[in-house]
Parts: sequence; C-alpha cells; structure tokens
Amino acid sequence: MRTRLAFVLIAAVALLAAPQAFFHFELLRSAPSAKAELTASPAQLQLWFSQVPAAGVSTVTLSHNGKHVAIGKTVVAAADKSMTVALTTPLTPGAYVIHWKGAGDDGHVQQGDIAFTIAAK
Ligand SMILES: [Cu+2]
Repeated sequence: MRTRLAFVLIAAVALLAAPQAFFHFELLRSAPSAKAELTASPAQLQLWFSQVPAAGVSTVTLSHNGKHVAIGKTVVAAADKSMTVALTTPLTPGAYVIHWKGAGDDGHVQQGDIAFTIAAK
C-alpha cells in the first residue's frame, strides 16, 4: 500500500513538472553553429528558438578572447522565432563565443553560449 502511494505521488510530480520543462524557451539551432570552424567571417549571427524571443530581455552578444566585440543591434523576427545580429566589422581569425539570453511566453530567462572559430588564412 505504501509503495503504491509513493508511485502515485511520483507520477503526479512527474506530470506537473514535465510540461514546464518541455515548453521552456530553448535554442534550436544557430548560424554559425556550435563548434563551427569557419574559413571567413560570417556576415551575421542568427539563432533560432523554440518560441518567439520576448522583446526587452532577449539579446545576443559576442566575445573574442574574453573581450566584448562590438556588433549590431539584436533584431527579433517573430515569423521564424529567431534573433539576428549583423556584424558591423568582419571578424578576424580566432575563437569566438556567442552569448544568448532570452525568454519565451512563460517569462523564464534562459541563456547559453555557442563557441565557433574562424581559421587563419
Ligand atoms: Cu519556462
């Protein structure tokens, strides 16, 4: 009887917790993609998400050797749930990290990093 009650409780907790985790705002893919090894600077950074990135909290930044790189303004496109940033100056060869931050309809702010490199010629 006791094990059965425990099972019912575990099942109830799992059901309550699952939808929240499932519908979280999350990164689906990006260009450049994670661990990409490029031969030239991309013209822009574009990240696609599971939900439309909420205005105000959703941003994309770029760093190189731990330093902030000046890039364009983050543009949110509701149609394909993406954020795009134009690269105002072509990137020099080296290692880069895109840092994204955003939230979807539940307002929970998520964030992550995407590392990529540009090979020296
Ligand atoms: Cu959430």
